[in-house]
Amino acid sequence: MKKRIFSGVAPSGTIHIGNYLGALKNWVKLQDEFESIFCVVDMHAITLPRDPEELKRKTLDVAKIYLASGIDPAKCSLFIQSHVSEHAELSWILNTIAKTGELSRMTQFKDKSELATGNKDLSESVPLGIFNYPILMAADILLYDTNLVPVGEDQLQHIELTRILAKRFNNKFGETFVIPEGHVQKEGMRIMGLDDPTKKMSKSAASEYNYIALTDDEETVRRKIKKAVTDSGSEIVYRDDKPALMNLINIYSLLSDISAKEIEKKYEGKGYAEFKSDLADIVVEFLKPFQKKIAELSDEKVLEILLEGAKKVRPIAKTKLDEVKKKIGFII
Ligand code: ATP
Ligand code: LTN
Repeated sequence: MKKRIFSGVAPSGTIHIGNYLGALKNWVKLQDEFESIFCVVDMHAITLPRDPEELKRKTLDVAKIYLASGIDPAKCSLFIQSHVSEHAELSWILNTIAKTGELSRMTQFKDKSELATGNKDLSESVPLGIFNYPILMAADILLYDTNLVPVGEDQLQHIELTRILAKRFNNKFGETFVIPEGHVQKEGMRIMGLDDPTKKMSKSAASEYNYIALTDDEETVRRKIKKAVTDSGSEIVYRDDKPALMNLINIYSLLSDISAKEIEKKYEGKGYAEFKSDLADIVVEFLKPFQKKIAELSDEKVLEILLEGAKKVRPIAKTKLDEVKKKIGFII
């Protein structure tokens, strides 16, 4: 029997090349080898305030991006998280075995609290949803006896927590959950912000100059790359003390399949302007077919695929949830 993978992206912002290189590209590769379940995690998206109309739009847009990336609904199940209510139910149950201490140590929680409150004071105004966000993520993963969770590096801490919760539940109530493993592909695991190479590229970044969205048009891509921060000096070198350049070379390399070493050689004696202009060409060329595919997908077609996906996975989720309910003493 094939092993199973599960992953998701929240419809919470503009999907960027970091999401693609860190996660989606890997999903596409893995879908042939594994039984694959991919989710648009709308319940995670509402952990910070969202405009309802925009959430609807983005939910379909994220699914379109999955499809345009090469996720094939004939090989995988693709669905919207809130369409399978077992996620919310299992999340509640897992809440009762998790500890507030382990949740408050999550880096993403600390970052998002800062984003929500505008400062580092984790005070009364931090939404509770971003605190127990990792519990809902654990429920997503554990409902499907997931073996492998392909994500970017930033999500490994959440997967570690998922493993802890699964083991804790199994110890208390008997073998129930498969213990999942994170799967990070080395290349692309952490694409940094174009405006700040010390922080990862993020869809909820304050400035659009942080990321290149998969839906950015040519003019926008060129403007953003031109404005991307660079390090002091003028040589094109791939070195730890030049984090901004390293990031741009990584993007160049991943989208062109030219190694960092070869890129260094190619730009010997040349400056940032030429390098950046070529990088912009590469990004624009990469985005073209991608955006063409997105434009060809209608909302109706995508929703049909998502509803079909939910129909396929719901029985798996229900069987696991019933098992959990029985074990903890609910009458079903
Ligand atoms: P947000 O800022 O709203 O949290 P995000 O940009 O961090 O969004 P997520 O929805 O958290 O994106 O991530 C979706 C997937 O993309 C995850 O697997 C995550 O690990 C991966 N990912 C996100 N940002 C990057 C990045 N900069 N580099 C590589 N992978 C990334
Ligand atoms: N928290 C993840 C999105 C996510 C996810 C999941 C990823 C929600 N549920 C289950 C893998 C498996 C993120 O990328 N921010």
